[in-house]
Amino acid sequence: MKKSLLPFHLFTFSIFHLFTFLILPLFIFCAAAQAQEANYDENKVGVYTLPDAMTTLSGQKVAKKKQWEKVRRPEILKLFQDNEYGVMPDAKVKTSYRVVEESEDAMNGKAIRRQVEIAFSGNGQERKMLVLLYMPKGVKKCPVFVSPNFQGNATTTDDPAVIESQYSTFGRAHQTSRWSFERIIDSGYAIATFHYFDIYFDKDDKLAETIYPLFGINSKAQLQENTGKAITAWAWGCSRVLDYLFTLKNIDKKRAIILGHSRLGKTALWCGALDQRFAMVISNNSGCSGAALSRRNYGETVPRINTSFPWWFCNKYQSYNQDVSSLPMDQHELIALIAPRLVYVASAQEDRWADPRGEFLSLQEASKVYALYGLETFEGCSFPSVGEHLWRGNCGYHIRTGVHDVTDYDWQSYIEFAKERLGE
Ligand code: GTR
Repeated sequence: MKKSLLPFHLFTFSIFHLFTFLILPLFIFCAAAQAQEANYDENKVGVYTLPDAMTTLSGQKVAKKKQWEKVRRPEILKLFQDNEYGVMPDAKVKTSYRVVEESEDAMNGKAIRRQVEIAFSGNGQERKMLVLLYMPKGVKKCPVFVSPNFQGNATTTDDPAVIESQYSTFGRAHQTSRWSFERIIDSGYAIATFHYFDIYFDKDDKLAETIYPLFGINSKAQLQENTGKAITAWAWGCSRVLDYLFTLKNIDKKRAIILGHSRLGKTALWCGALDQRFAMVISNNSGCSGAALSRRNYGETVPRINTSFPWWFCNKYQSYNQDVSSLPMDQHELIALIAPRLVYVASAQEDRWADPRGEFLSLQEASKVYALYGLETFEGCSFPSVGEHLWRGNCGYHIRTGVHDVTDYDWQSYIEFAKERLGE
């Protein structure tokens, strides 16, 4: 009996055809479908109507700053608490500070380095956060940046004395490019940073290991619709760092600045809205659910972020996935909560996922509230060109070249803006 084997050249031929005409097109189709999920076409952004930051829920036009502060601002704050970021659980935790390491001789003698453990206890549990603080020497009252880091304190610098953060999985000096420590110190500013994992793991299903058990919350089942999750917790952590900093007599209480990048940029805006001790708030490439308008269909969207990162926002936020236009507020109103304090929003040209134009439009809209304080707004300004600084009154914006990142250019811009507006 003859074996009916496929001749070798026919066999290779058919494999080749299978790949070329079936597998490859299928692969290209899937990749294209995935890329299509995000819109990057300005013509397809769609028409949207923003909620008016200057009209109260009862329909009154806000014309005076008193009305803004007493009525409209609290209304907006509550809308964000109830629908997007949530609230911190209401319970007292005990706090204590311990200086773990200190040197008067950091950065070749220019700076004081202090590493402080902040311990929290409640409900029979304890959590610790480790703060790395650099302060310029010889400055009697220095302004201070509070800025959480992504990878652990020891990744921010090549200073060998910096202690690794407890949950860091990255090597020393792994992300120094994001931290212009020398520039900050040379400018007479202090900087405090901590690993955001110390407060809340940036993962789902880790609730029991975050700070929440201190507040009696150990599982997702205990979360209310408006209980805050990661972003609210990180913001809470930033405020606890500020509590500590304000115990130091060489820190200027009138010039505290919060800065965050990306998800931590969302955190910085939210923290700045909640904690009015921050005199300046910086959103570096914060994008969707940060500075960018939610109603613009460009780059990352609310349904997309809620699907990828359900542990960032309160549960209620999910209910807007089908219809973002039903959100009772939009992100320009988050920025407006910072008024009349300084706010700076920065974008990056290649960071289309974060919707740079949406970030600018949001700040422009928010700047209207600054007019109540007699401050200049972005009225009539068009989207600036790349590399241009658009600074009006207490609002600053730039879009730089490059990708989603924090660069020395960004730091330089923030420091210059702060020096001009908060004083040397
Ligand atoms: C992305 C996320 C963005 C942004 C970013 C980051 O994956 O979609 O919203 O927050 O992460 O934090 O780097």
